[in-house]
Amino acid sequence: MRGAFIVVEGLDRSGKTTQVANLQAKLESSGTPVKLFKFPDRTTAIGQMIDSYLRSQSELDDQAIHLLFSANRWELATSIESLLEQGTTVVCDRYAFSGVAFSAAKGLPLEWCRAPDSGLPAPDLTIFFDISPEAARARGGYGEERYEKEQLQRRVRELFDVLASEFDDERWVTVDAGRSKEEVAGEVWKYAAALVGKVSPQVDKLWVPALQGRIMYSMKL
Ligand code: DGP
Repeated sequence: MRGAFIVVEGLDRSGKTTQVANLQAKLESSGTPVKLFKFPDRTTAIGQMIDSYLRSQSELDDQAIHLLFSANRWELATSIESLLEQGTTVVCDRYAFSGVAFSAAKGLPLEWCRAPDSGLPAPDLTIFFDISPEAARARGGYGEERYEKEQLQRRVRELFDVLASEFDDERWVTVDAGRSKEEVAGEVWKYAAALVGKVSPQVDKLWVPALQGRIMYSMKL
């Protein structure tokens, strides 16, 4: 049985990183082999360019940084797919949905933003951590990085809603991330436990265009 591919998405300061670590630990202790990925992965050569941009140490055109974020996912796509095929569950802190939502929030056309990520391994489930930008700010404030501004986060949240509306409830669930850590962890575990061991054998492709020119999501090739 192949591993499940679970993506956790959300605004900055929605608690993703804590919950993803918690989910990893729970899966491990239930005997499920699991590997955690985090995008952007700042350890690769491409990731270092992204890191420098996010910390405002370098400037890049919006289009150029968008393609670097996408390339950062593509450089790990084969590893993700191999792990899934070998039976390892992959949990991913952010993925292509952040890619589209953050760049489109800056004003790039949504379909242009989607194109470079189409064909990536499709998550079996995306868990979206929903929190209002005001509540996120109240958690200790946004940091110093480039996108950590309330107005931009508000637009990002709207764009995540657009992306969510393209999936059914089996592929995308929204969790109220404004609650306690324990409540959020309980809900995340409920979704993860229901999925692991029950995924279809083939890993789908994300956002692959169908022949009619209509965008089909997670269509099998
Ligand atoms: P994080 O390391 O999770 O705090 O993410 C760093 C910041 O980069 C965060 O503000 C969200 C943003 N981000 C993450 N992925 C992408 C992406 O693919 N494209 C763009 N434009 N921004 C992204």
